[in-house]
Amino acid sequence: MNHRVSSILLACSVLVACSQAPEPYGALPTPYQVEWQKMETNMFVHFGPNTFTAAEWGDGSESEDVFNPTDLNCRQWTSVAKQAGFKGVIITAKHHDGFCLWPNPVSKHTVAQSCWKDGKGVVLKDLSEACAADGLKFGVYVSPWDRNDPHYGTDEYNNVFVKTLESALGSYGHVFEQWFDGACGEGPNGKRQVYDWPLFNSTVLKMQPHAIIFSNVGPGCRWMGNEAGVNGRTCWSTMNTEGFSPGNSPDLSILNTGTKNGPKWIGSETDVSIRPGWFWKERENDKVKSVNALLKIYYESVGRNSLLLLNVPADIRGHIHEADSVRLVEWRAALDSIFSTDLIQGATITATDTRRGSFGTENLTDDDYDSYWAAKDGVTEAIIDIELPETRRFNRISLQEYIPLGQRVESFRIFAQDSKGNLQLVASETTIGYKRIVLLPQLETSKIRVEITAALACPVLSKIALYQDDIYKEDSRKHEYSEGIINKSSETYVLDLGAQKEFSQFNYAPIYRGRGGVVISYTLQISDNGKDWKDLLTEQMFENIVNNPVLQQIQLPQSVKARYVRMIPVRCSGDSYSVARFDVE
Ligand code: FUL
Repeated sequence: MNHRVSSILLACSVLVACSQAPEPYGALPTPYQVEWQKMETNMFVHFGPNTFTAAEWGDGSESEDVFNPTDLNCRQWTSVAKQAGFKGVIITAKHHDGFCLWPNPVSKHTVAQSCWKDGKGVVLKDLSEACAADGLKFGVYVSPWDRNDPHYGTDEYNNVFVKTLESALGSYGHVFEQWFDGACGEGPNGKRQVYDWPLFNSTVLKMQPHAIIFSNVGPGCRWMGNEAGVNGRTCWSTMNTEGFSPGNSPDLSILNTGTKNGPKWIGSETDVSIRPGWFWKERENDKVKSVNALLKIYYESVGRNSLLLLNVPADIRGHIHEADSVRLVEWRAALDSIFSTDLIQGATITATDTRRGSFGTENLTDDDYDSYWAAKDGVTEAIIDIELPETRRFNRISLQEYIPLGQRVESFRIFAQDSKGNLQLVASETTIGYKRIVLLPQLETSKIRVEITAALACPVLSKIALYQDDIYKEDSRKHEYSEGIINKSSETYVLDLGAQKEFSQFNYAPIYRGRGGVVISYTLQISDNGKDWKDLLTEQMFENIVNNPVLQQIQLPQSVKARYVRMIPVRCSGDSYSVARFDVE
């Protein structure tokens, strides 16, 4: 081959290489993980004996007859879910009390033993059929922690739990997600279980090969570290889970942000309740989160590369209560009004670097997720200039990476042209992932710039969109209550009511996401003189307070009269405990 021919061949091969799609980078999602991520919002339904006892964690001793919905209507749930724009529904098939919402052959604590429909009712079947009828995907939460099963705390329990999974996952059609709670407390014999996670995971995949398995560390998706709906502004879908298990996970802050260049793709899922608690309670009917609070959750979950699993509990009738369904529809209407008009339409978009082939900037504004703009190999910084046809008003920018090729962008900045024609920095952020919605100041401009300042490999963006949100108001309030941090070893918190008063409830709230630990279990005492104390409640537990440190409202067995009240912590989550609120009513 002479020199000229070989140069031509080389030039051709470079051209071909540059017009090819970028090589995937790092850990990649499976096609099922990509489909899962595209669902964006799903509905969680907590339902079981706790619904009827107003508890958060049943202790497993509840009679099966406690579970007795007067008018179970799963089609009402799915119709609400559909109107709210959810794509799937996940139900607590078995919560920590062990009660199964289907006739689990290896349990004596199920719907079959209850008086509900003479033991013939099967919630999982009704819900799975309702989901199919309304075009929603169906998923299950099956708690490994079981406070009823007599085998719990012995080797035998792991085999019982495998049979439980086989029965729940094998009888009610396709299951898109299996939800594993990491909680591992004591069972009825006072022992804790050593879970066989590899066995549990392989059982799920044997029964439902495409199911996304949720746990603190995946393998399908991960808990994002809090139950308040707040994802990290930095949110990698990649994780390093080496040496960890669902009950022994990396630090919560790492679950929240993921790990850059982590060897596994385990995207973030945000589970949060529309009410203070996870189960329905009459007294929380007026505490359903506002549209504003739900929009905040949306921005801090879906808008931060996470999937939102919003809990909407069913009530004692077996309905989604009107307080929740009305709010959901209002929330969806707000989302539709914000996101239905993409203000980037008609823009001229140029980039400092564009890969040859079909990877141009025109792909950034179409509705095809699979078409994308990409830079050339080796390029990890790029500027994308967006020239709008006229001055437009907007305050949100949404960016999406094409995740089948991996998560790449490490940091980016947004600039907007001011009235003098100068570009001003309006946002400086880190990761993008499947979707990143940035809350910008209110802008009125015709020119905006996206500057990718660092990426792990050439950036690949599927979409850029601009929106105007006139609904969401950022809340600058910090805490509602006066606060204190109390050293566990020092004097306890004493409430002086000033005179003898009658009360039937006490309230405790730790400092939310603030400093100090939380009280997990306590003894509540009263006194008339502040010296002689008597126990009112002894060694009681605030259920699920560590994961969900919201206001605890505890009803007393009967109303009492006293001047002084104190809470003696028995177990705390740290060396100190915080008190944002402690009072009686
Ligand atoms: C937690 C559980 O302990 C709560 O009760 C609730 O089910 C929540 C979704 O997960 O860890």
